[in-house]
Amino acid sequence: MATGLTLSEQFFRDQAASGASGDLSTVLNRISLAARMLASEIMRAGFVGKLGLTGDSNVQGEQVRQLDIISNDIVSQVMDHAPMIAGIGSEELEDVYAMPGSEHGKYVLTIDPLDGSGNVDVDGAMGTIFGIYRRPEERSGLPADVADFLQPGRDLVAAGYVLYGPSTMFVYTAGGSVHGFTLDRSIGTFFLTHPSIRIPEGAGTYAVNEANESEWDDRTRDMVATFRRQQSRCGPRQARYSGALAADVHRILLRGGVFMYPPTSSRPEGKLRLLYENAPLAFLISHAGGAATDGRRDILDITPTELHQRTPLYIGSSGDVAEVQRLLGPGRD
Ligand code: AFP
Repeated sequence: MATGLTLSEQFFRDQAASGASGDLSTVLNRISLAARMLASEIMRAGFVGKLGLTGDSNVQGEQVRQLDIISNDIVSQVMDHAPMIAGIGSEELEDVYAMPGSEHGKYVLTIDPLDGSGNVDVDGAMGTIFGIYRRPEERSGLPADVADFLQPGRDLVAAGYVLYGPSTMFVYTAGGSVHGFTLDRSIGTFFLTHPSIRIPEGAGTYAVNEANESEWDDRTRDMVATFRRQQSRCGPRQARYSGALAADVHRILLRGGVFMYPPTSSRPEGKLRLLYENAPLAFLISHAGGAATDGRRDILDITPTELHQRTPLYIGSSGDVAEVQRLLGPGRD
């Protein structure tokens, strides 16, 4: 149920509470604009023939869809009007995009413009995941480069995701509570519908791609088998997996449970990317009372050494993430 408070009003409330200059509010407002443009593109993509693959691969070696390119272009164009953003680290770009004329920008943006784009052709949920870091002061005046981005998730200033499902939702934290806003498409405005979200404790659903089982190590296999056998609040634990991280984390944020992307023999570092998937979602979930780990370390404590670094990910309620840690045990390599 909408409360009548809009997303931009919430940004200004955050700003007033922290005595900030308004630069962060501007960045968040631009992300919300990109999200509304993207929601509209996604909705029309089938009509105007923008589904399907481009035939190219991205820096991750993954096939690129037309909407991946469109999403990345929208984000870059919208951020051109946010001079406080010095650079963007995107899933779709091999190198940092240094914003022209923004050498004195005090923030950098990490973003997965269209997370779960594999769902586009089947009308499945997708997302945009973002994180905003303050640039190291000594780098001010220099064009943004990768050194600006190699910061642990704990240093994020704000993070969140947009979910393109039956409704479009904007969920974020600027270091305080986690709030969720739903887009009223008829007037193009996000309204607060989920104030101060706290992730429910107690065994919820588990989300993991079980087709990877033959590539897991024994501990991972045993751990998932234990989750499968456990009882939740309302009977046996159920599995739910959508192929879009933002959608799975959204479900877990509202209902409890845990999402897992363990290492596999072909991907010993896991699949998901630290800077624009794992760390922003870990920051958000921890501000909602949950937790995230790579199996050994809190995701928020990992300082990346490269832009597109991957880590395993276990994210969800504190109890379920502690259970993952307990089952995986110490000394996991
Ligand atoms: P795409 O953005 O390439 O569709 O990948 C989605 C994703 O990064 C994440 O959103 C999913 O949770 C995960 O990959 C799904 O990966 P599997 O297909 O290997 O289960």
